[in-house]
Amino acid sequence: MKAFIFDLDGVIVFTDKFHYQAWKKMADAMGIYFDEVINNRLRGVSRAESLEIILERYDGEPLSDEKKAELMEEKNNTYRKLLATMTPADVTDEVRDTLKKLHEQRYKLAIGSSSRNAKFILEKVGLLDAFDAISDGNNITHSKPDPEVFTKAGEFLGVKPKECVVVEDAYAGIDAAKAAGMTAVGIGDAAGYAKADYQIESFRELLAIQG
Ligand code: G16
Ligand code: MG
Repeated sequence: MKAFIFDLDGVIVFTDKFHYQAWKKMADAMGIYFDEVINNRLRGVSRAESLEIILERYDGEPLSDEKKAELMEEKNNTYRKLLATMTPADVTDEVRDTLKKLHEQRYKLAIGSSSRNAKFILEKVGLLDAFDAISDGNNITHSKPDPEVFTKAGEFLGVKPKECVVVEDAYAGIDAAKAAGMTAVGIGDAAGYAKADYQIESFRELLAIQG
């Protein structure tokens, strides 16, 4: 193994609650029912696909693409205001130390996130310099479970897929990693997913699964 590619939301940071608050504000304003169970379905899913999931509960007239774009912008503005409150304290010492140790052991490290806000988040928590490459929602046309975000991360690092380990909390992310021909590690929600090659409970366990 030569590289680790990390999903961002649910692995390095936990911005679920901010996504939830921002979508909830939009849904409430439109009279759409939205709860935390529906929010769980948005994990790792792109912004546009997330909106479609929320709109499953909308029974008004079909919305134009312009209106949908407006709703996504409104949600993103609320979300970014919440992200702006993040600080380095929002990353655990365990995550920070493990990343540092992997780097010291000469592994290349990248981010593989569906988010268009990935760089902003990394900047707020002081981790922008911790990664050699960032593949995110701005450089892909297909989101997870499509392998594109991870394939691109491997390319940015100059490392072959079979030498990359992906760390993911979403089932769609594990499927994407396997479709990319990479080793998949499930953590958090994906810790119980049988398709993951390794299932870990805690971030530091990564230090034990280098090959
Ligand atoms: C994250 C979140 C998803 C979110 C997506 C896009 O993915 O888990 O819920 O919809 O990013 O986010 P944005 O609206 O910021 O572009 P990941 O891949 O980092 O887990
Ligand atoms: Mg995730």
